[in-house]
Amino acid sequence: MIMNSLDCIKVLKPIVGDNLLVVWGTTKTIEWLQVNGKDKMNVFTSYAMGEAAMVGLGLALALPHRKIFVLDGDGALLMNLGSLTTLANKAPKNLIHILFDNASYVSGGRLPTFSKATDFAAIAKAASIKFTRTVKSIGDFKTAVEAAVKQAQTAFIVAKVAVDEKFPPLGTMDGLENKYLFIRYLESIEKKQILPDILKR
Ligand SMILES: Cc1ncc(C[n+]2csc(CCOP(=O)(O)OP(=O)(O)O)c2C)c(N)n1
Ligand SMILES: [Mg+2]
Repeated sequence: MIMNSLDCIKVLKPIVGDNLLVVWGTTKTIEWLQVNGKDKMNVFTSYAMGEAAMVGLGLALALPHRKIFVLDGDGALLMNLGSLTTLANKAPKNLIHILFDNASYVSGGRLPTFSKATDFAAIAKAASIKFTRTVKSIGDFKTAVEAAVKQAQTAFIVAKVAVDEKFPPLGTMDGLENKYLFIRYLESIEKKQILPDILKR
């Protein structure tokens, strides 16, 4: 049976620990929060397709002592395939880009993407990202992510996942709330003020 992204997220929980995530889209964020709770807002949601890996890149370059995980979608990455060349060139040692490839724009209305016959890992490899894997089982997913965490180069993992039957309940957290909670979390772990004093904004 084909794995689903929620099972992958359960596997990620202990591996990610206190590190940071950038997650493409609301549904994967909600799945993350279902598994991890809301106490520690180490997850930032990216709402624009194709942007998640680039937000992750910024965090990875700014915080080289932390691992940054990006959870992406196939449709989203197709909107910014060039981001793989940016990642390959900037080559952050601490970024793990995980692509949930369900061959569908699920949260945009379930139309198929053109990714069914496309080898994303081969595209990443050709862009010169050296650590690439394509996985289809939970066991292989865990092995790939653990290996990615242990080494020190940009990693790109394609997880072939099922089309979700239904969406999780979306909850009430919008992008604004997420932005502030995430920044406050960063301030607390980095022991650094990020947002300027209110009168200086
Ligand atoms: C730039 C941009 N264009 C369109 C949308 C609207 N939209 C939201 S989800 C979605 C489909 C996403 O597909 P995919 O990245 O494969 O994620 P999945 O839902 O399959 O996990 C679309 C088109 C958007 N959020 N951003
Ligand atoms: Mg998809």
